[in-house]
Amino acid sequence: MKILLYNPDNGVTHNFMPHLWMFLLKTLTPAEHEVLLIDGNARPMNEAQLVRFIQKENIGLVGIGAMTRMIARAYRMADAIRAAGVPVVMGGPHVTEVPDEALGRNGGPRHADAIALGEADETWPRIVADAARGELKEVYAPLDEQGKERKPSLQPYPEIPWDKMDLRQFNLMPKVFRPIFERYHSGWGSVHMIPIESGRGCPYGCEFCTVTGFFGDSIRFRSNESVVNELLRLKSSARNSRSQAMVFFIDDNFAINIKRTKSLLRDIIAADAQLPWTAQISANLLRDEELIDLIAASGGKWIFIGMESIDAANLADVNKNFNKPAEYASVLNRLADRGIYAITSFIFGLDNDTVGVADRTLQQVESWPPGLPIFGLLTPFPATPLYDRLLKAHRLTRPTHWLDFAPFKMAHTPLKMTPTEAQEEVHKAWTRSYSPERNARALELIADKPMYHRIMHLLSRLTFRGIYFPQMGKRAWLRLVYDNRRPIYDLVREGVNRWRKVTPATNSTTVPIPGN
Ligand code: B12
Ligand code: SF4
Repeated sequence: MKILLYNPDNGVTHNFMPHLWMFLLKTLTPAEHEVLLIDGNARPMNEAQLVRFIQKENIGLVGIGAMTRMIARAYRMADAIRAAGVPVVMGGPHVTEVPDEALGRNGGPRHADAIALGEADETWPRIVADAARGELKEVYAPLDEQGKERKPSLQPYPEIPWDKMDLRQFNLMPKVFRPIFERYHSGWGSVHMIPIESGRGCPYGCEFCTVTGFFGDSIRFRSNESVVNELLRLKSSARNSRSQAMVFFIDDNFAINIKRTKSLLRDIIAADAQLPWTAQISANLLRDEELIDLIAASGGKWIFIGMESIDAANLADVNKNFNKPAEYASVLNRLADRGIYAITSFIFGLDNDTVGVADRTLQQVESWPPGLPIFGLLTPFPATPLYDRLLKAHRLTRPTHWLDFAPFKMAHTPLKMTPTEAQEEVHKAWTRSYSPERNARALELIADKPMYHRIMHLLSRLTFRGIYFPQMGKRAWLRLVYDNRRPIYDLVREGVNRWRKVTPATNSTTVPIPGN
């Protein structure tokens, strides 16, 4: 049987990073079946185009995975595929949280023949076998013999053959710059961010988060050896193909068990398996100096920190008072001292937020080492404690907001401001944080750092801006380059001067010419 795994596009990014679930399930598919992958972000298709592809390839089963924000698009695609007579199985966080919706058991239309609840590592081979026999069941749940939920242990963990996957569509180097980098054989014409999980689960239970409910509060880790081997394989394949590989450890809290994280980082260093990496770590776990030293030595470059708010009352409201705003600055300075910068994530529209929250937050952000701040609105995802609290209090204005998805639009009313005011605060925060003036200032603040760091910092700033201000075309990128010409010009000038210094003889007539 030929199987297609499909991830709908998010309408924001083209090709940021492959979605791990597709590559993992492909690896877990019994060898007698062929699996094709389409990520709608990298390869956009409308319903008709996707159906034509499925018919042309003679696909016998389509698997669709989606987060809540992409679910409406996923349903539209699933409807078109089922209308063409091909069975659809859906999985991922949203269908796990609202299973009746996909199956049409809540009074709405049915979108899927079958759904996979929770982690599907062990159920997927069963789904494939049932589909091949034409005996798909409606619901697949990861249960043990006693009918109790069973979480995959992650030991052993499958070897994802990244080197054999076609990753061209996920090249992060903007198309407009590729010819320059390819021409000068720099190895930067092709840049990939690869998702790796080293563990699953987070016990913290923040009120708005789906992770504790989905993966459970029991944390499971892969063996250090299995993670190190995956890094070594990636490193050698990047070397062979003269491309750049970076890693995103997608664990929800990469240092949740500090002792284990330190031991993994030590093993990465000992095996010389370092690649530039990014991970999510909560601020309270970044107090440990030795951990930060190991992060730096093992290739850590960016740490995503869910700061959420600079207001302790807000943090207590959403069960995240392990975050201490008073220590944010020291955490970020500790990282910056080692050349590591932070993606700091903030949520506006929390119950203690009032008009002016953007200014107050930015005043703090601008006093810290430069990083990549991102701003969102508090979103009640289904099956979270937050959703239940707001539902009970009759505060949800769009209780099925995902069926009518609109980016940066609230689905409930905060207590001390209107949804429109909260949305304006988010707009203000993005506009000021990624203005050409702020970008130039950020580069000035790290003027003493190596040039490579500054180039990466600027590129990251220009890219991150796109989360709020979509910039998908060539024109948008050229405009952005023009607006930010000052720091770009400074970096190019510095680069040319250095190049001239290290290759002084090339312009001289005294250079010995081979053969003379
Ligand atoms: C990596 C990641 C991202 C990446 C996504 C890009 C990428 N290419 O991966 C980035 C950093 C960009 C991102 C952004 C966002 N993310 Co995110 N992200 C994650 C994260 C940390 C890891 C995802 C992952 O790979 N997990 C590991 C794999 C193995 O698990 P999985 O995807 O769940 O897949 C398993 C099962 O679900 C199932 N499965 C999944 N799909 C399918 C399909 C089929 C057919 C089958 C059978 C089974 C199946 O099988 C898999 C193996 O067991 C998750 C949290 C988490 N731990 O999962 C949040 C998570 C998915 N993100 C979340 C959110 C909310 C967001 C944002 C909206 C945040 C924001 N406010 O801006 C944005 C939206 C981005 C966008 N515009 O699309 C939520 C989604 C909640 C929900 N119900 O939708 C999560 C769960 C985190 C949370 N705090 O609750 N995210
Ligand atoms: S620490 Fe992060 S992953 Fe864990 S529950 Fe809180 S928001 Fe979710």
